[in-house]
Amino acid sequence: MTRTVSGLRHAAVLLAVAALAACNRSGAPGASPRADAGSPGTAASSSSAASSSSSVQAPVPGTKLVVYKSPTCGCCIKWVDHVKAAGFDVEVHDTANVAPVKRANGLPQHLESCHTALVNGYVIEGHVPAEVIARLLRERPAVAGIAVPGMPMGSPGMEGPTKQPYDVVAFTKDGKVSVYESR
Ligand SMILES: [Cu+2]
Repeated sequence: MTRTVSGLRHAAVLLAVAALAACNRSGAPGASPRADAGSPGTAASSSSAASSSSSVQAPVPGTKLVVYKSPTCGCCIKWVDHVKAAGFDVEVHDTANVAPVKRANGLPQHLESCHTALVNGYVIEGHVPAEVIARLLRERPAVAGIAVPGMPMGSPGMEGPTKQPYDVVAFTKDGKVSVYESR
């Protein structure tokens, strides 16, 4: 089932972008590293037939997830802890400017968050729950990646007193965006 991102969500995203600026504050743009994605096929990711779409399931052990983040981003570190706890083999690259990594990997600008990760050829943008990444790797849909735009309160790494509903959206290379899972 597909549904376009509503105006309401956009408002939430705009609010989150303000928070994002604070989280992402860093020095002058420095080197712009090219992201070289984990090559598809490192870990065969299909296994047991997926029962329900949102069942919590661990990733294939040792699945490598490469994260690009600003060294000053606190919520990024908390998200890294979240995906590590879920069983991903996480490699972190600190960079003063994550934007070139986002561009190089085809992330639509309006879906931006703080950190960007690469796993088995997919782009993971922002505070995506680990179990949704695991679902992506089981189902292997024909998309470029998934994103949680902005930084919604209550998403992994953004824990706080409130939890706002948010969508994990999927995007294709040619910029089609659809809701992958609502949280
Ligand atoms: Cu963040």
